[in-house]
Amino acid sequence: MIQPPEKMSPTPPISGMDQGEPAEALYNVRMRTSVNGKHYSGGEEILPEKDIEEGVARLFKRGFESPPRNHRAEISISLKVDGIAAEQIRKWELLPVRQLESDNEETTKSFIRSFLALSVKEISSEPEKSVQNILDYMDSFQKPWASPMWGASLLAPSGEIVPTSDHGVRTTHIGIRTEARLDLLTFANSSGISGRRFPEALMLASKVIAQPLVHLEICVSDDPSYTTGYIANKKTGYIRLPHIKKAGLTGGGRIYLLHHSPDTEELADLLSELRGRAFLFDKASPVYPPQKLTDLLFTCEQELKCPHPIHSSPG
Ligand code: PML
Ligand code: MG
Repeated sequence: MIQPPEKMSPTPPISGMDQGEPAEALYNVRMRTSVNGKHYSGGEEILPEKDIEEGVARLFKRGFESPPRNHRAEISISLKVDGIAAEQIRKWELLPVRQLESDNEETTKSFIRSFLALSVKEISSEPEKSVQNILDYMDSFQKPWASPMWGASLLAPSGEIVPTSDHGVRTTHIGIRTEARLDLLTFANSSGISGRRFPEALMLASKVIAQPLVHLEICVSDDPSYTTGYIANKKTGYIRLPHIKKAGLTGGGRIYLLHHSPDTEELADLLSELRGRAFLFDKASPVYPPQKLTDLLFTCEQELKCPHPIHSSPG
């Protein structure tokens, strides 16, 4: 039985891969909806055989209902079901969740700058320059004329782009057990967090951060009405950042800041893990209450000094 967050120890659990493999066969069910050939929405689940039909129906409904009714004639929905070999599945733990208390963009920007200054010095020989390059890159994808990113951009420790495809890197093949999802939703609700974006983003970030080559992830939603983003890192967990952008901006994107500039083989391995390896989460993680900027930075500084990351290598 999972304890409610307030009863949990203030230190996030050190987690790693559970070497045991799920006994039953599992299936990755993915949905993509486009309107007039343009991507509109997507979703995925990892399910046992008995739940596939229900999952397909749920994802179909979500895709079908996402565009406005007057676009129904131009809608195209694809649903794909892939079996996953048991030895291909990584059972993993979600990152613990922290939250910045902020009611304006300035506070959030200031936190991001200070957090990056602390965290980037672990990987960059010119941390100030790297931080500025990362912030400039974040600004560039929030410009009103920025073309929407389909996936994430990879940045080297210097903050320079590591070229991949034009549309960025898509991280897929992520699922959570029903009981863990319900526990997570309970924790989220008790912290005033609702909707499906948070659990989905937490799962995605937990898979991304499990990659040894990824130092941290920053996310700004491209939904003009969703102004909460996050920074995730192995040591500090998933940090929710309200007011990461002004409401109404259509720009958004994800940055995966790499631990070092990868060679061709390392890059290919990373992309294949992110795109193809199935990650299944079977336990909810704690959601800590919001902290003021200076308190949260202090917490992060302590955790960044700690030699052990939250996740060990997926091997
Ligand atoms: C997106 O799906 O557009 C990004 C969602 C970010 C979620 C941040 C949060 O609520 O924790
Ligand atoms: Mg989106």
